[in-house]
Amino acid sequence: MDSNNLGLPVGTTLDRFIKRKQDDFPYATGELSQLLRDIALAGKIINREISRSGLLGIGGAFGATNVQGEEQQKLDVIADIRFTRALRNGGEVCAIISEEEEKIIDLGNHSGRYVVAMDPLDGSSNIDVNVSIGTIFSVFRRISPVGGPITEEDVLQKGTEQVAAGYILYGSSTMLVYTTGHGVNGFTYEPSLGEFFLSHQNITTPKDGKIFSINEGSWDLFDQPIRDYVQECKECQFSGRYIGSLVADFHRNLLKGGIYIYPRSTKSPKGKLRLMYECNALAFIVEQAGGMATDGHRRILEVEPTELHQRVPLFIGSPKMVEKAMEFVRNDAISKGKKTQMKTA
Ligand code: P6P
Repeated sequence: MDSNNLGLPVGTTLDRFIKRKQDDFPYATGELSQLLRDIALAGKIINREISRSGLLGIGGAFGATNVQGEEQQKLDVIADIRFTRALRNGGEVCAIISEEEEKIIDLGNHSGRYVVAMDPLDGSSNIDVNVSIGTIFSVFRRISPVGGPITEEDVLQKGTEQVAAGYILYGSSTMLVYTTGHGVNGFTYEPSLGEFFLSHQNITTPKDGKIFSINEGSWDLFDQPIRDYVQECKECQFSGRYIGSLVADFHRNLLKGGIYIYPRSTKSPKGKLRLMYECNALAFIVEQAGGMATDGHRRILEVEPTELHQRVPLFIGSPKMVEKAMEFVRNDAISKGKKTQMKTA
């Protein structure tokens, strides 16, 4: 670099990075690369709409609820339409499952070799108050024969079967972070050029951390081991950080170290977050970055899906913190087991 900083390199674009990585796979046919480009394109469009939602009158509630019974925001619906259209037009994806759609969406691309599970806009209740929100996506190879009808087996696959996963964080800057199973890389969007540029290469998460993310407003609904673990975090003077947008909380903890917990509770006996289009993707990413993701007992990626919108508890982040939280859950189960034995003895 010369002393006047003239001619600074602009860096590696997402397209060039994907092409370079594709060249690393001799049998890659470019279809997955094209799929990732399609997702990035939809992300650019959504980014533009989010950043101007207050001006375009597309903030606020849509006036309907989704299959989860959650009030849809206008941008939830817009994001669902944008991603579905981009993936349909790209041709590589034959089917989608989405937080915003009750059933499997058959895109009509029966020659498509991939299926996508997505949360088009997670944390959308934060849109109107200008808090970061995100898109989460998982990519699987279809199981049914190419050219034939889509089956539920195509979309209900374990997290270990993902071929790619990522998120787009619409925050102070807009970032796309993804993995294809060979590490995690982050790209920052430059709106003036309309390009994502490589900004966070080979992301690895700290093995331990001092940040815990959980909604303490649900304290009375938590099981005792969760309360005990949170209490220990406080006694260690860890920082509580929870902004109600999973992607934003996850991304901060990924880079700085920390744990995000959405546990089961008396109100949400299976937790709130969805396996197929929230937890699996982030679990794949965090494991690729050296972190850990469980439901409190086992790897998220090993959870066998039984329904499209299945919920699971989520403990995700720095491995030492996740292991510690699981130790509290395990010890509680052991002590309960011993008490039961004593009662029946
Ligand atoms: P609660 C947003 O609805 C979301 O799915 C995540 O983005 C977020 O972390 C969580 O739910 C917030 O849920 O129950 O704490 O408001």
